[in-house]
Amino acid sequence: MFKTVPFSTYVEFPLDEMHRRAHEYLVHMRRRRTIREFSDRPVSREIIESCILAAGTAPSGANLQPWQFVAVADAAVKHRIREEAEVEEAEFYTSKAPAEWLAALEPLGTDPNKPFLEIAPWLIVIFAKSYDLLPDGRKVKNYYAAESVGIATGMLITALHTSGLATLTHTPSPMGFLNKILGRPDNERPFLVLVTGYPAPGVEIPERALHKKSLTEIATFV
Ligand code: IYR
Repeated sequence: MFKTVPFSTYVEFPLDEMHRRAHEYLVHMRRRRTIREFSDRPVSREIIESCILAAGTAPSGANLQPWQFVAVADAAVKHRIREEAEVEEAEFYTSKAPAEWLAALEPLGTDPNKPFLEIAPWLIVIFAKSYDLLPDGRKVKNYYAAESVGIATGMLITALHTSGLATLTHTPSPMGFLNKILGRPDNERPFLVLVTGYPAPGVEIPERALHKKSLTEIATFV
């Protein structure tokens, strides 16, 4: 059944304010950086909950919301995730990654050691669901799950940044061990691990990360 309600949350701004808001948002987003060293300072669960709820407002195929966020603060679980991720990463850096890929990563200074997986107060493991299971066991297919979860993840990163936290998008590969450690069912595929918390004091970022493509490089107006 197709029922509608008024779009009562829409706010129109005067033109000058619209320009100001667009510019201020750009300045705000340009301050975001991926970091790889986190402080162990705790971050309250309420903040993480609000950010996950913000991510959950993302558009999704047929509004089926094909995501599951597992927020991990438990030290023992983070330890297991670190151990298993480092096994995968060691293989990636020593044998699996082609030379071209390693060359692309060189300016970022990444390596197989992932202490941040234990030090950061929160790991948010994001799963994509290609289908949902109804209580009676029937399968409901989700549409555009990867696109939908990608959008939600971007909104989660933005919410965390806006709250004053830093993030790292981490993708150990393969990530199947996350289902096992976190007890997630087969219809959930790990999408990425979002590490979040305060930056470690004095943290530095790769100079390469400062380069963002210009508008003419990333956009075409027709
Ligand atoms: N998953 C590895 C390798 C890695 C890959 C890309 I693409 C990056 O932008 C960064 C790292 C790691 O986490 O080290």
